[in-house]
Amino acid sequence: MHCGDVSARAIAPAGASRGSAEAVDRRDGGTRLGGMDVTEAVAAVNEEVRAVLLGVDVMDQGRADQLLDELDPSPTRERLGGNVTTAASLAVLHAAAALRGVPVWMQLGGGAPTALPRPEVQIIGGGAHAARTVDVQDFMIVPMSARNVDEALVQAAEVYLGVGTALKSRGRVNGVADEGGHWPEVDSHEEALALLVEGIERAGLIPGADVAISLDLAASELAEGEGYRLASEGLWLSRAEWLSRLEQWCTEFPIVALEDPFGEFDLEGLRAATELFGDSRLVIGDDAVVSSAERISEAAAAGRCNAALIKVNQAGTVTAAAEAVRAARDAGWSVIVSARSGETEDVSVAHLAVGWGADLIKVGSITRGERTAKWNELLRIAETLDVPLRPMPAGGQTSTRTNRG
Ligand code: 2PG
Ligand code: MG
Repeated sequence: MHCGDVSARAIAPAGASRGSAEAVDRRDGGTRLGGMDVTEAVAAVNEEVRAVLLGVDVMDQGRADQLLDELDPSPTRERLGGNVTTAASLAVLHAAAALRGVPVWMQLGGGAPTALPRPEVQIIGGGAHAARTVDVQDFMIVPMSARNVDEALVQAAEVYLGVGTALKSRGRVNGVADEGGHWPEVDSHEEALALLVEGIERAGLIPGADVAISLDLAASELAEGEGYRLASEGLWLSRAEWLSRLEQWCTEFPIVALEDPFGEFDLEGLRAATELFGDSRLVIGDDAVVSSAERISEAAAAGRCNAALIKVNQAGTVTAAAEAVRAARDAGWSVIVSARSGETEDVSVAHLAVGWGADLIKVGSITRGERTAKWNELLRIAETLDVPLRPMPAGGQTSTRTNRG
């Protein structure tokens, strides 16, 4: 995008496990690049989008996004493509920041941050991101006692190394999963959770007090009939059995957050999980609310979830995602700004998390360049702001430490 003397770019990410109501990417189909090519999407940016945005003041993000909305009013942006609207909308944001000569986070208008989002870092990948060696998608950690980004990322890296050493000593490493986490060979979910605790301890840190566990169950991917299939364990669990399995994990391991603990259509399951865990843990809606202000307000009113994962490409524009953040805050929810499993070197997510005052930022692991690009951007932002990490929100303060001494 060119504007006066400045030019700006942005790249849309892509997800592997997606909510059914989120904006869809436009792909060429056919055989080239397995049907995943985006020549039509690029052409749409250069022609259709260019035609409507030419002459629009980039300082007016709302107007630019409204014009994108008008090009494709469908909620899932199926004609124009969510990747088209997301890249264009983010490019407007970057252009406006460049024109003013300010960092992108500042252009979001939230004022000077008094705290920075706490990193939520993937250590083990599973589910759709690792050929389902384990069914749960993201085994993550949240540095709880770290006071700044630097300290938090060092702790995360130490835990990653600790888990790697534990896996190697058992001859159980398979490689690296989509978001950079270890892709392990494990016999059960409990083994993966125990590996996290071992990794935290190997790093010389106290499980629960220094570093806690968070899980993205991505349960929409596991839903089968009225229950959930744990294919890696050859099990099918009813809603009640799945809930008690989660409860057992939360009792045995220092878990502070559960994302998508039930499938997006299992409203009863999501409500039950929020009732059971919501006072002491974050119950995060991802597929369940797809960064939609309307869905977040509706879920909050019905007692489902207490935190929203915000992904700008689920909403399709910066303005729509910002509205989702506002809806979450209005409902008293916590906010986690997240990248996708399919990422690039684009670092917008670090700025969105800071500018929107997110509680947590989730961008995958601390390996793979597209992940470290975002952590490094967060470090660069932190260098310019002498502020601490945001305290873990009340819903994410588990009293569980660990049963392992
Ligand atoms: C999620 C994201 C990131 P995906 O489910 O939260 O882990 O994955 O981009 O595949 O939806
Ligand atoms: Mg998720």
